[in-house]
Amino acid sequence: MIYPVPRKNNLNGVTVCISSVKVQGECSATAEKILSEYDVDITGVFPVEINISDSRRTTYIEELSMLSDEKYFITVSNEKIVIEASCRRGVFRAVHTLAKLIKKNEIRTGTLEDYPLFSRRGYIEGFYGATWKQEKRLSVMRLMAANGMNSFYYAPKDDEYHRAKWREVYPEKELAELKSLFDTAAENEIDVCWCVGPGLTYKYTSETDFEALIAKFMNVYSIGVRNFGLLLDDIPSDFQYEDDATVYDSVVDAHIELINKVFRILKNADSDITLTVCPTQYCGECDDYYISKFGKGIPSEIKIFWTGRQICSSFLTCREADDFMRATAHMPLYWDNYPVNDAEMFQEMHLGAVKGRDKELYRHSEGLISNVMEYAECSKIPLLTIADYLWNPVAYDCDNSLVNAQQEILGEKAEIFKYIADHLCVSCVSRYGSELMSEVLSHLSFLVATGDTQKAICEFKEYNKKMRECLATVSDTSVELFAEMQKWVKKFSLCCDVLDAILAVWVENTPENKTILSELIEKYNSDAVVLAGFCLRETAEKTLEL
Ligand code: LTM
Repeated sequence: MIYPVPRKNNLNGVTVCISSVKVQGECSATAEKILSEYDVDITGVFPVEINISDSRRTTYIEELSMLSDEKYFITVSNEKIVIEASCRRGVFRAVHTLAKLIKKNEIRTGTLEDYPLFSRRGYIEGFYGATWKQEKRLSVMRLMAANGMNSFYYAPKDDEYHRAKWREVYPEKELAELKSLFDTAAENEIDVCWCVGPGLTYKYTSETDFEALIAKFMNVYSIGVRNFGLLLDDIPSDFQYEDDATVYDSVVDAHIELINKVFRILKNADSDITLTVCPTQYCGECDDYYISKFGKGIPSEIKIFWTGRQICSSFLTCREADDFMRATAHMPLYWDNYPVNDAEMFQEMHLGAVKGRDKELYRHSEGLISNVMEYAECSKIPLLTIADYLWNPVAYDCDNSLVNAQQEILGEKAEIFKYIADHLCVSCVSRYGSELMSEVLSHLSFLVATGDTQKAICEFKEYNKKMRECLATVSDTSVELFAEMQKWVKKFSLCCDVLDAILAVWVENTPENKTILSELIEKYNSDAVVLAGFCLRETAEKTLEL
């Protein structure tokens, strides 16, 4: 099985063994580069022919009644592989799929037809906290492109030129770094949207501020960006300057005027420019005064970010999307606050698969952009599941997608990693964590209750051994993902100590062992970092009552 799961995979004939390929036709340089990244030998003889043809067959998506430049076909016969797409973007997607099929030995004769269901599929660096380093940005971007995402929104709250110093243009060095990032995005068929968040200090009645804002957009336009975002989230909900309060009836009027003025100027400068905005009310009831007036006051071409019912929504539903559409005359572009773990979530680590987003949401929204964690390597795991969901929500299976994501990121370490990952998935999308541990512990309780204490002790020892093995693995900070997780690894180490202490009491119920256990529980509970849920505490407490 490859991920994202292709829409119609009819490669179900005879197996074709391919050890090396020879690429022919259009975009062959792109194809060779991608195949080489997967270590596919491109110096061989098995022909891979690429045909670009802009036809209904290669562009039309029935389910959406829409055209797409990301659709492609891969046809395999015993003699050759043919890729068909309407442009480079479709070829890019096709070759990634082909490389994955070759690597997994899943090349069989037949035809695979594939296209995404969500139009906008991406992530936003939109969190509070240390901004990602350039190499992390590049690494996440390449991975997401390889897994079918097509959008990256640049909006780190703590990039001072994005928010605090919005009036200042980027210094040369920072601008060059952004350019190199955005060039990499273009090579990887990712559309970049650069965003600015001026609202902390913006004066709506000031022509000077307006000019500074346009100059800032033009500063980034100069490095090739054509998609812009104007973010008005997390700013005071009332005016900060007397003049603004005098001129406008309400904040929403000031926002509507600003957005329309910016859009007009940008469109006059270049008709290719697009604009996405984030309202100050970006979640909740969509028929509230601010958001409904906001939506109706700006052209339908401008995309509106919306996080759903809550800031971090457990569910995103078609019904709510339709309510938003009715109230604002825009389909929502979801700013999905998962897996982000900033602000009051800073003690949580969100490594679980995305859940709770309707399968049909692609028909009711402009797309979904996931807000990531400050921890770039860790973000890759949930992001891979989000990429799977967005490409093919109909086939999305959160458990399989998560297993694949862990394997993709950790290779052979994935199997042991699950012992810690089990605890790091409580978030807005899932209230339940520590499922594996819960299962183990309830099975042990059953064994004890039915008089098989010796078996329980053996199995408990086995589980604790695995936990320790996992601890040793994730303590290796030369692995970047593990280095990012050390705060949680420390708590995990305490968790292992508690489990060993429970076991000790089971084996030998002495006052000394019970004291050790209660002291460890005290230590475990006083550490605010979020790890195992109720089951650990309950089991330990039950043991103490022995
Ligand atoms: O969600 C939005 C639109 N804005 C901010 C984000 O920058 C922040 O990362 C998330 C999660 O704390 N919450 C917000 O309100």
